[in-house]
Amino acid sequence: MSNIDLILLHPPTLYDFRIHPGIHGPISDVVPSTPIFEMYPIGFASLSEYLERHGLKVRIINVAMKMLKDEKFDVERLIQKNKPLIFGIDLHWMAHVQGALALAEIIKRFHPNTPVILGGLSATYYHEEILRQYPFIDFVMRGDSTEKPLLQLIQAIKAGKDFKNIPNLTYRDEKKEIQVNPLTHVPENLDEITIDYPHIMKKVVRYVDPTGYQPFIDWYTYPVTAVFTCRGCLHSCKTCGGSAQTFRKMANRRKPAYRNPKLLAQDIFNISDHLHAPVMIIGDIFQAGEEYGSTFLREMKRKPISNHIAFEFFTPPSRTQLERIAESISNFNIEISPESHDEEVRRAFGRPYNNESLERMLKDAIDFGSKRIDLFFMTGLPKQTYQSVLDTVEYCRTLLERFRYYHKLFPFISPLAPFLDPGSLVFETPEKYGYRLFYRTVEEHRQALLAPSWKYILNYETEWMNRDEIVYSTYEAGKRLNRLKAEFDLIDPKTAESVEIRLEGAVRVMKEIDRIMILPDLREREIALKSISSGRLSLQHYSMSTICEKKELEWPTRFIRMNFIKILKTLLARRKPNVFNPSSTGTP
Ligand code: B12
Ligand code: SF4
Repeated sequence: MSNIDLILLHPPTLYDFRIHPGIHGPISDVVPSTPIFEMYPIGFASLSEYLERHGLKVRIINVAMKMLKDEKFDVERLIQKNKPLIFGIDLHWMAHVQGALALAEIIKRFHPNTPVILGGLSATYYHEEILRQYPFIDFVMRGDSTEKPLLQLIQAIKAGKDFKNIPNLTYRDEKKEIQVNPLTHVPENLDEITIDYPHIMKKVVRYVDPTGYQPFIDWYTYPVTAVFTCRGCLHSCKTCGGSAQTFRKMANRRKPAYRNPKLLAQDIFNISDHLHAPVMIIGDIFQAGEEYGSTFLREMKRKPISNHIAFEFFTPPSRTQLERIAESISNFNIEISPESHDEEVRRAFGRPYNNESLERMLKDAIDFGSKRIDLFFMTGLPKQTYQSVLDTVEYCRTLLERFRYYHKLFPFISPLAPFLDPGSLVFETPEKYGYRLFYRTVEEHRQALLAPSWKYILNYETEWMNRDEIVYSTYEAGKRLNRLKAEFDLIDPKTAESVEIRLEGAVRVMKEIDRIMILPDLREREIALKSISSGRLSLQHYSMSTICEKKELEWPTRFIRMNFIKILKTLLARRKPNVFNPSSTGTP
């Protein structure tokens, strides 16, 4: 029997994407992952650190990554030979539902007596349905913060105790009845947990498994990292499954839990000691109030670092706030998501600012030396028409013209896909917001992922755009934006040309799939789909970088991206975790 207590597995969206033909589309073009969404929830890192700090042995295996890197990788063999006390699988993003359930089934086939736990936001939303429908899942751990209840569950399993008093847990009792324990573990701050990259480095060495811990496909050449300001959000954007209203209902969270700003700064220093790559701060630093942002920036000023630090803003920050950032951090970048150029669409989505304040912020950020600004727009929004999507690209042109001298303003556009977030306001009452939902249950989403193109995977359409319009306006806007970036020298002509060739290929194949999907004879359909997927280029080829090139997302890094001497020292040292905790003294 292995002495590992918990193995956390991250599934691909679709098991097995290597043999199942499909165009998953540009759904991941503006995140670091491929459409298989190989990035595991960052919470895997805090779970691993917390459980190990409390005496358990945890291993993370990114199954999606292993399958992506090696097309012959044998998942069944991996699962068969590993025998931990418990397996955990994330169903955080609904897009992983097919892959997560497939892994759970394989686990039960080889290890019928090993408990399988699901966790993450989507598992939280569907906890009862999951236990009702799928006998190969034993537990769902609910909520946005499961470190402590998971520890309690593992300890109870080890000691053969019952599960009655474990918060946030949904399980089947001895009579096979589903028990839903109260969701009462909702910490008010994030000071007892940590996303500790050196901890992950140590595990990579312990298990000799760099791929199993790798967050996304290009990570070793572009080791970007993230730190978290909070869990939860103050805003309630209509389609967001992480909004204030959704978290209240689903995760019993009344207000966001913030990480102490001093701990946050220390998280960044810890990364900067080891990696010379960009660090993304997740969550607007001014969300918790002026004082939070100021304390964090004061702390950052104490230790100059050269890493590029990327700030995400929910609303445009003021000139003074930007000035303070510039005084504290030499290389800072900005990300903001206006979603649409059309203020009415933006308001309907839930973002309460106008173009004037957005443009004022762009000017201020440029004045204060922001090294780069990324603007994210989306298709599939409330009140957004096909024409409105194309007008967004025209708006980008006016911005690029106005800030032509800057040369570091990057607009992106991507679809709200593959799924409308479960639990979001729009998902709960689609008609109220002009949406029509195609899939609601877990099983419907699971089956949808087997569809041959992302048009049929998409779980919604709107009063203003049907699925066709959402899909083809995305490609058209992607094409126009790609040309615009070439025109303004944001990308070189070769990159622009290769994106356009891939994009046109994707549209051609998507239309061919549309033609096949209306064939009345199912068998004929199957044969036709097989024949296009066995062509010279696999269908996966048409899912990657079709609206922009992945490299466009990359912020600058130093040529040598890792401090190998420091990493080696860390691997040999015993370190204190960067937490405030009665039982362990934190660093600050
Ligand atoms: C940061 C973020 C990202 C980062 C990812 C960081 C990361 N690796 O986790 C980036 C920008 C890359 C990203 C990408 C995507 N995201 Co996102 N993201 C967020 C955001 C803003 C914060 C997430 C967060 O706070 N996490 C913290 C907590 C909640 O999660 P956690 O610490 O990772 O995990 C804890 C629990 O979830 C749980 N848990 C998780 N897994 C497991 C497994 C087990 C066994 C157990 C017991 C517990 C457990 O325990 C953990 C520790 O306490 C949320 C919005 C929000 N306000 O929540 C959206 C959100 C989570 N993302 C969402 C989506 C849709 C996506 C994309 C699919 C979008 C797209 N089409 O590209 C991709 C998927 C990328 C991939 N997997 O490759 C939706 C999810 C809706 C849903 N239920 O499906 C959200 C809710 C809102 C949104 N639309 O953006 N995202
Ligand atoms: S999309 Fe809106 S509600 Fe969701 S995390 Fe971002 S700001 Fe908050």
